[in-house]
This record gives sequence, structure tokens and C-alpha cells, in this order.
Amino acid sequence: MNKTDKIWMDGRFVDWDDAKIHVLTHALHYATAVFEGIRCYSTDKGPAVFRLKDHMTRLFNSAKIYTMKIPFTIDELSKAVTDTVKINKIKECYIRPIVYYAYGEMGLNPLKNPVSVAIAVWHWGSYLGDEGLKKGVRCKMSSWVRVDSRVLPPLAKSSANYLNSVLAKLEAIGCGYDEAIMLNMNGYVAEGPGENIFIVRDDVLITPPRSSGVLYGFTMDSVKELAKDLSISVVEREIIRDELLMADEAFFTGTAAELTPIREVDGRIIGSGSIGPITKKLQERFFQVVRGKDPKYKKWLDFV
Ligand code: PY5
Repeated sequence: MNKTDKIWMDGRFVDWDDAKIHVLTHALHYATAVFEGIRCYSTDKGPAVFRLKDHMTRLFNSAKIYTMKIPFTIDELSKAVTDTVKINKIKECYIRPIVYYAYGEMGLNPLKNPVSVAIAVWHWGSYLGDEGLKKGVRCKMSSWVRVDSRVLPPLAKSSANYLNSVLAKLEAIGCGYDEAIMLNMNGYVAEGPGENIFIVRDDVLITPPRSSGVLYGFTMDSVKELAKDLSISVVEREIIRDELLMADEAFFTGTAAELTPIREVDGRIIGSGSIGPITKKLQERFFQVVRGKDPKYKKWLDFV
């Protein structure tokens, strides 16, 4: 990990190496935590946090589902995020706010424990590798089904959901692939372990709806808007596995993964086996927008 100087913990900054919690923290035992992943990009006007308000709103909604009472307001935590970027004097970084049930009682009722919040930032390059970002990644359809809303709410970004992701990731890399793609309980394409998915068929961009059991991602939401600007049709509908295998192009979106092409699924080459033309156009636009090069989308940037 690329260490930075300070981590924000419950309202104060502590040194990176001192950002510690008790081993009997409720969240460590039962995954009673919700979190966010946000990126800050370097622009001509200094570092800018991408879609901060949206990420913080999602954090509060995730907490709401688990009836966690966050002892700060959205505005306070949003300021804490930009303050953390500022104090660490970093131009580009990944930002990880986490809200968790802390140390108190070990029973399953979490309400007896205090709710703590931490925010860390560090430099995190391309999540699926520079080569992956350029030429695409190789994926395995997972034997693990994506968490279903009758089991755990997919729209809440809870730590618990990521055990499902970890199983899929382990299986994929164990089989020599870069990443997994998960189907939902009904057999429709859902998402990657930490990414939304898009396919391109006959010049139309298709991505699964919330009802397919996906986390509603802001990278996905941004790409949909950028596609409309480029006059590319976007449809939100269920996708069957066959369509993925015969897609002209496919790609992942996510804060960590940014916009990563998919070049192979279970040994089937997708399109040309490298980044497709529509994926390339959208990826270029995406990086222009996050780096503040398009005035129309300054609305998505919070300058630090
Ligand atoms: N789906 C899942 C399961 C995710 O974990 C993520 C983000 C997304 C979709 C995309 O959401 P967004 O575009 O809002 O980021 N994953 C986290 C991230 O920071 C964690 C990755 C390890 O990208």
C-alpha cells in the first residue's frame, strides 16, 4: 500500500501508523460496516474529488438500511474527505470512507455499539492493471451467484457484500483469469466483484438495471450520461450470459476499475480481443471529464 501521512478518525487526524482499532470491534467479527470508494483526480485547478456528494449520499443510504446512525452530517463528512486529501498533500488518490460498529458488545445486536467513521486516502493506480485498462481483462463467469436482495441488499455498499465478491475474485484468479463476472439468482448478468458491467451490441450500450441486483455505480451513471452526449444509445435491461459471450464489446466501470475493457470471457474473445471503438471513445471522454477538461462536467468535481 502507498502510505500517506494522516487518516481521519471520528473527527480528528491521526498518523497513518496509529490508525488502529480494538480486535473486538463489532465490524471485524460480523462485517457490520458500510463504506465508499471515491477517486480524486489531478486537474488544472488542483485536485478534484469526483462525484463526492453522490458517494456520500450513498454512504448514508447504506447506513440507513442497516439502521446505523452516523454521528456526523453529510456535509461534515464531505468536508472531512476534502480535508483529508488536503492535509496529505496528494494530487491523485483513492478515498476510502468507512462507517462501522465499533467496540462495545459482542452480541449480534449492533445497536449497543458506538458507530465510528474513518477516512483514508492513498495513491491507487489502475485497479485491474495498466495493461488491463489499455487492452482489456480476461474474465471468468463465476460459480458464485451475486448476493440477492433477499439475502443482503445489493444497493447498500456493506462490507458483508464483499465476502461474496472475494469468493468470486479468488475463483477467477485461481483459474488464471483477471476478474470475475457474476450472474444473479435468476441467471442474468449482474456485475463484477467490484464493478458494474456494460456490453455493446449493434452500437447500443446495455447495462443491467438495479433489479438485476447490482450496486448502482456512479461511474456507470456517468458513462451513461457521456454516451448520450456522443449520441450512443443506452439501454438498461436484463442481460443473459449468451449476449455477453457474443457481445461486440464489453467493459467494466467502477471507481477503482475506472473504465476497463473486457477482452475475453471464459475463453471466448470479445470483439477484436482488445479495447473496442465505443469503449475507447467512452474511456477517453471519461478521463477528460474526471481531469476537469470538460466545463460541462465541472458539476461532478469538488475542487480541494
Ligand atoms: N459494483 C460493485 C459491487 C462495486 O463494488 C462497485 C465499486 C461498483 C459496482 C461501481 O460503483 P462506483 O462506480 O460507484 O464506484 N467498487 C468499489 C470501488 O471503489 C470497491 C472496489 C474494490 O470501486
